[in-house]
Amino acid sequence: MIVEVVMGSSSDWAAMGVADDLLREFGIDHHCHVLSAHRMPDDMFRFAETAWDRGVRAIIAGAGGAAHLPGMLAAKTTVPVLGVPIPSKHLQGVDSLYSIVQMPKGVPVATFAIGAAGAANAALFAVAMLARENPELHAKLQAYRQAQTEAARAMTKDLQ
Ligand code: RP5
Repeated sequence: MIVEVVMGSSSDWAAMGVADDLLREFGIDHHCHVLSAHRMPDDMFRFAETAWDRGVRAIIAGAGGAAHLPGMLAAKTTVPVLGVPIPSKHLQGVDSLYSIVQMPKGVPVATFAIGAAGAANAALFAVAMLARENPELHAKLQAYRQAQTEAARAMTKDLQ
């Protein structure tokens, strides 16, 4: 898989499924699975330790609450980790956001918005990372952006 999409629980899928949809739309070879940092620590380490040699180019990791999955993955691999904070029951994902974004200097995790918007942008960011070496993918990304521009221009007529 060129992109791995992992999440701490199946309850994260409501947000993370959006990343899956977008990667599918762009034809990116990817795989989605549950990989919990605190419930499957050995699996998580194995996954991270082998990621580079398996040719993985980006890991999109969603987690909620004390969201240590993205940071722990980043600690065990030099493959770029894109972290998605999942909305949590009591703190609405602000806890997840702070947990992921506040990585101490030296081991970065690229951190996106809370929830589905973050999952979408993480997928689009992975596409952009891959597009430099893939002109066809780059053309698709440009077309995707252009469609948004046209949709925004058309919004004026809906006012009032
Ligand atoms: C985290 O705990 C997961 O990423 C999820 O967001 C949160 C709650 O998990 P469940 O109790 O729904 O399985 O590890």
